[in-house]
Amino acid sequence: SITKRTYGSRAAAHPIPVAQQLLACCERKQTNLCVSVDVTKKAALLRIADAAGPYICCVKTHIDIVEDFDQDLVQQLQALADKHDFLIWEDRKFADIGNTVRLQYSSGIYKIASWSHITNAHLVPGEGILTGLASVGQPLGRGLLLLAEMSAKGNLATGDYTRKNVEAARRFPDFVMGFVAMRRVDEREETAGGVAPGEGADYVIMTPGVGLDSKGDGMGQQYRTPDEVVNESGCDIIIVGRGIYGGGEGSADDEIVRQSKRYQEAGWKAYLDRLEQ
Ligand code: 6AU
Repeated sequence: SITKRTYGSRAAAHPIPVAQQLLACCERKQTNLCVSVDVTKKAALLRIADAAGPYICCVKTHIDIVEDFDQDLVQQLQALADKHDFLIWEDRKFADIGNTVRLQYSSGIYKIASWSHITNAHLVPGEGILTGLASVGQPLGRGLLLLAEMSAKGNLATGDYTRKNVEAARRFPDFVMGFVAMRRVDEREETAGGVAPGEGADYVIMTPGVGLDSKGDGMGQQYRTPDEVVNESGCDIIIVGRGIYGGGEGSADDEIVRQSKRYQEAGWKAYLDRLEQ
């Protein structure tokens, strides 16, 4: 089972370069922490990414909430990714037909594909969304996550819809590197009936809704601990936003450093416990 393998061994065997990079980064820095920087000012975004940088494998952005976005923000973020050794994930949640997402991914003000190693998409429009995004991202060596499940209370990404995401991913083995999910959606619970084609592929499960101090935010978000997510549920990467930077434009740098270290340690301990069990 994938949950018994180290990030390093998975990196070495992974067919998608950006997944190799992410898993190798986890091994090298001993972290499975992705910080989600959901702030509306360029300076705050860069400050938080710089403070958390040593403790994370990935920075996740919502670039369209930044009021003073410019190309320099992207360049500075890329410089921080080089300085601290992390990947960048623009959490765009594409959800339109192939031709539209192709344009949204490559063009407009943000030109997401030009700077974001990873992005994500909903399968609601069908597999044409994957054809469209892959036409832009694959030649650039980018990776995609499908939202097979969500963290929010009452969300509709369940059951057959979740399974369809896994099936669709298997048809894009050079581009879909994993899932946003709450558990190992790629491993079958029922073992009878043999092995489906593509089963055994290594998907990176990246999981939001992680917090050590809070159970929710009053707007549907639901939080679990790093141990519940990585050790009990077999997910690979913990995504932490407000748990690290507070809210608004963010906490002071020393508090961000303190929380980043805390989540890094908790995430890594959960991973080591999972390997040992
Ligand atoms: O830790 P938080 O609650 O401050 O932030 C969680 C982050 C936000 C959400 O947009 C995102 O994770 N997210 C996602 C992603 C990553 O795709 C899916 C989901 O189901 N729930 C969720 O919170 O930036």
